[in-house]
Amino acid sequence: MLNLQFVSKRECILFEGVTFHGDTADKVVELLSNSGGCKQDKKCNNNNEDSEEEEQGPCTANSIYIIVVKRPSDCNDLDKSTCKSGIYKIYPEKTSGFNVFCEMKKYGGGWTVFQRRMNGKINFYRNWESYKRGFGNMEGEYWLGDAMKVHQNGKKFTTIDKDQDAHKDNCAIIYKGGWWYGACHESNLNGLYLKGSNTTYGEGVNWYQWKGLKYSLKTTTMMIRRS
Ligand SMILES: [Ca+2]
Repeated sequence: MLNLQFVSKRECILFEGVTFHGDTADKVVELLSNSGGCKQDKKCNNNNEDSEEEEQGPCTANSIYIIVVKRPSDCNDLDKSTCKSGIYKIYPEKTSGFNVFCEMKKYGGGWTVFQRRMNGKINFYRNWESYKRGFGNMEGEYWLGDAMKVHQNGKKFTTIDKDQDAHKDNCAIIYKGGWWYGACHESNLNGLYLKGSNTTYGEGVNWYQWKGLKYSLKTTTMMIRRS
């Protein structure tokens, strides 16, 4: 049986060790969706007027007739040797699929990126609904919707309009972000993009253990991979 890994129409498709790109990949997908086997593939029916048995007989050499389509449930399902870092459609359980940026090279590849800061173009000081929906641009700064479900030391996610932290006030408002705050934070990667040293205390894109709370990181990427 041939094993075909369906990645996405415009990216790459692994087919028994062969990778198709671009238009070719689209054609293969078209073939698959049209045929689902050779019975409906006209190329297979060389003897249309013959018996049913023959119509359903073996396909010609250039047709595909045994197909296993597997959609990636996350970036770790993509083929690391053929798929480059970029935007792919993934199909986690109970979803109809959505696009994400997959990091396929660094740290072993197969990473689903759910947060990225790089230039301050996107405002991260947002409400719960916005974090739930996701925002930004996958090629640039973005937050992948529903990523709050990622657990950070058992803490819940707090936004300006949903206080789930351990502080008497709302840490998201105090520190200008949305985060898994305790009371309040040692990291604040969704804080204000203040680009390096600044005069605020804990309002920037902070990672306390590394650069302290008066230094705002210039680039961050948060990503997750199934173990
Ligand atoms: Ca609170």
